[in-house]
Amino acid sequence: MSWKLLKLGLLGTAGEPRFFPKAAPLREHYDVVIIGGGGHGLACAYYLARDHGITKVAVLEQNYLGGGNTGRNTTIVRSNYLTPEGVRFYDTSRRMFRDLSGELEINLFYSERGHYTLAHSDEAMRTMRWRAEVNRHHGVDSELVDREAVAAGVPGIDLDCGGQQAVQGALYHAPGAVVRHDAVAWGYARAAVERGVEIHQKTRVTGIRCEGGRVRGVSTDRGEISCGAVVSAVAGSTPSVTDMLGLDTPIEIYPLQACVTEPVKPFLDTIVVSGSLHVYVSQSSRGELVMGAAVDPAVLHGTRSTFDFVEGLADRLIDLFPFVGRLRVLRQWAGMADLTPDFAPIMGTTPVQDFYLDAGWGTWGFKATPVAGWTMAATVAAGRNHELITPFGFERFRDFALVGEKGAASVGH
Ligand code: PYC
Repeated sequence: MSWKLLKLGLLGTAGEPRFFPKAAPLREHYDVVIIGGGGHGLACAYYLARDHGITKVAVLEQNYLGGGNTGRNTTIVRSNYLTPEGVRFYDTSRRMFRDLSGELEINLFYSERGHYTLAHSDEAMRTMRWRAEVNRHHGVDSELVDREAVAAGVPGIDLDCGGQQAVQGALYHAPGAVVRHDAVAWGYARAAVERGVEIHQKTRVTGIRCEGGRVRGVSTDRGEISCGAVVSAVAGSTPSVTDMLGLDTPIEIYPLQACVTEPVKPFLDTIVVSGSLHVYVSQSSRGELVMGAAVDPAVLHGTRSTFDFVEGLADRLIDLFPFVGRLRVLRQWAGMADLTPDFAPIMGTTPVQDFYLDAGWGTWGFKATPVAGWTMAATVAAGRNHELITPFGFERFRDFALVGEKGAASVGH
C-alpha cells in the first residue's frame, strides 16, 4: 500500500491542497473589479497581476467558474480568419495557447489536429483561397486543398454529401487545435489566485456606481465595493451589465447549441467544419464526437437545449459522415452567444471612464481567451486600448468603421 494512502487512512483527511483557496469576505475596495469568472475574466486578472503588478483585483462570478460560454463551446482554437485584424489577433491567441500548459502548470490537453473548412461551391472555393492568401500574408499556416486531399485527410467522409452540395475542396489550417476548455478557466484561476487575485463565486453584480462619468464601484448581492476600474467579461450577459450604465451596444444574444455522441474508436484526428451545412465536428480524446451547428434562429437569453437542434444537426451531419447515423447522442448543452453585426468583438475603453468591455464574442470567444485576457489587462493598466484591439473598439459602430469578419463560424454570412 502506498504511504500516501496509508496516511490518508490513518489521518482521515486528504493532504492535497484545494485547487485554489475559498474566497475570504469581500473587501471594501479593489483596484479592479472584473465581472465574470469565465476564461476571459480570469485571464485578464492573471495578466493584470503577472504583467502589471495589479493584484488588488476581485473577479466576481454570479455562478461558478467557467460555467458560462467557457464551458459551453466545442473547444476549437484556430486563426484562419479573413480580416488582417482578426488573423493577427487570433493567431496571437493560438500561439499563447500552445505554451499555456507550461505557463499555468496544468495539462490543458492542447492538441493540434489540423482544421478543414469545407467548400461546397465555386464561390466557397474562392473565399477559401482568399482566406488562405490573407492567412499566409500574416504568417499563418493555411492552404487551399482539393477534394482528393480532403478525402485523404478526413476518413469516413462522403465527399458527395449524400448527393447534395458535393465537397470541392477546403481551407486546410494545420495548426487548428482543440484544448480542454474548463481546465483553461481553472488554470488561469489558480495562477491568478497565487498572485493575490481574489475570486468570488456566487456573487452577483446588481449595479455599477458612477460619479462624474467615471466608475466608482459596484453593488453586489453580498454588499457594496468601491473600485478604480470595472471590466465586464460576461459574454451572453453583457446587455444586463451595459444596461446598468445606460450604454447601448449592437450586441444581440443567440443560443449556440452543441452536443457529444457516445464514444467510438478513434477515427477522426482532425477538425471538420462545413459552413454550408452548418456543422462542425471533432473527436475528443475520450472518443466522443463533439459537434455543433449554427446559432439558433431567434434572439433568446437562455441556455435551454432543444431536440430540434439535434435533429437538424444529425440530418446534415450524416450527409458528410453517413456512419454517424448509428451513434447515440450522449449529452447536449447551449451557450449564449453575444453577436455583433460585423462578427468581431467589442473590446477596451468605453464612453464611461474606467469601465472596460470584453464582449461581442459570438461563437468564437473561447479561442480568444489568452489574447483577450492579455490585451484587456494591458488596456486597463494603460487606460487606453492595446494596439491589437484598436480595430475592435466600442466607437466603431458610431464611426461606421466595421470589421466584417467573415471567417467567423456558426453564423450565416
Ligand atoms: O469559431 O471555430 C469557431 C467555432 C466553432 C464552433 C463555433 N465557433
